[in-house]
Amino acid sequence: MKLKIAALSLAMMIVTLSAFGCSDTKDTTDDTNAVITTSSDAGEGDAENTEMTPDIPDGYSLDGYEFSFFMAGNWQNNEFDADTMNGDPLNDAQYERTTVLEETLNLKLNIIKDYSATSSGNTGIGYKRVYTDVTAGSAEFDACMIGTYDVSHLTYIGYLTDLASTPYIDLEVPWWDFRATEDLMISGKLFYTTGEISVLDNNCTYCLLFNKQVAEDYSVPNLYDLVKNKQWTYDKYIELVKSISEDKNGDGKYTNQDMYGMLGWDDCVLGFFTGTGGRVCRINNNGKIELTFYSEKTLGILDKFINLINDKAAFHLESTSTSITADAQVMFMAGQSLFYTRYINIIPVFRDMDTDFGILPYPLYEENQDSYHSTIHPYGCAFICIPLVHNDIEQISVVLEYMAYLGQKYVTPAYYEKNLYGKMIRDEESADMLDIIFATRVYDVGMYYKFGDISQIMISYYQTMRTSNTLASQYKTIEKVALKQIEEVNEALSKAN
Ligand SMILES: [Ca+2]
Ligand SMILES: [Ca+2]
Repeated sequence: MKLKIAALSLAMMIVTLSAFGCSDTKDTTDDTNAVITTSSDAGEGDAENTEMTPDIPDGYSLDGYEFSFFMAGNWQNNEFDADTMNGDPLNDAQYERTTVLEETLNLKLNIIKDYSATSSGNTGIGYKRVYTDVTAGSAEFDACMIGTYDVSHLTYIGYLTDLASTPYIDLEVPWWDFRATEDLMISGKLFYTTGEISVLDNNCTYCLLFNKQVAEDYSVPNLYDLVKNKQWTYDKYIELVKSISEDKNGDGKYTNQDMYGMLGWDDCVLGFFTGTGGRVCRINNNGKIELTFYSEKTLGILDKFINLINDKAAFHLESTSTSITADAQVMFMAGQSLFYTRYINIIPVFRDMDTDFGILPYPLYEENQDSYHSTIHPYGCAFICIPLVHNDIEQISVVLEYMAYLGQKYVTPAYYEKNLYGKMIRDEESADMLDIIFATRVYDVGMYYKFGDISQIMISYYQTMRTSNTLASQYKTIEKVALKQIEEVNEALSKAN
């Protein structure tokens, strides 16, 4: 076994540089600790490419090697746990993936999971264990799947391997998400990614649910047509929400007993910001992170949003509830709201709902926007990476490449066609909407690195109903902090191996 320790000293130096505010930032993104039991992928690869096979050596064998795959993050992720066939298409597809992987490459997949501390930057268990592993040079993990904030911080301190430079990970093939490559590659290097190897990113993708009975009762226009005709705009959404509010029990108050246009949990503000084309950061033409959050347009979007949440047509969950399940899910199922702002992973909850529901992407800013944009929930997601200190990189890259390919081959159809479409989604048009949602996903490094804590600031604006005037005056300070952090990450990654 060869250990790669080059660049470690640089990494050790970088870690001592000014730390981010990540550790003390409480992520208030919802209380969901959803156990992700579904597995597979959707919409990341092109169907016509399914005949492609990975370019790895014929007859490659790891000679019985135990391949250590470490998982940590905020949402418990069980997608590699299937150890027997049980008739459930997803479970069986996962099981088949592992079986084929182990038999073909002659290895034993050893999944090590630790969800004992949340991913938050440099305090999460994913961060800590990889940090310890790399610092000690023990190469305990061949590959990892680490929560967003932790994997970003590990990247910043130089503790991960550039996936683009590995011998057998081919980022051009459809089983790696090209959007992740585009959005996460900095200075030509990609230290973490996802794709068909995982379904967690799919489950973390934002969507809107709507109650079909409510839509009918309130003569709401055909929402699917609005989406298809690109008339599904932010203003249209606001107009529809504001058209529905009713003091159902006639007590003069608006509570969880009443009727609303939307149910909102705080982090949906990130979905609307991204959906309307906003990005905390983008990767510029020089491959560097650039701060792109602040603009008149952004302020306008936030203002309209706060205005909407203040309207009696919107049920502000945090102001009345501590649990998203206690109110929102019950209310949505009981037909007390047209819209519910959520992520894909909520869909199974409503599988047995009496009333029909449909799925939509978050709206456009205006009709001529290039496309819809679907946020990946930073708090819940986790990404594939390889620690800087590792065993045989050739082996590791062969295994990851093959795992991702097998994900596309076995798990994707089970997740997408049999699970989501076959069991959870009740109409063909919602399936079309899911295609749009998965095809327009966005990975915003600005949120992942928590630069200037901007995403949390957006969430706080929702929670406290501040106006953009406050943000405008506060921005100078935020900008200064964010720019400094961005400069540090750009600098660190331009030097990284
Ligand atoms: Ca995926
Ligand atoms: Ca009432």
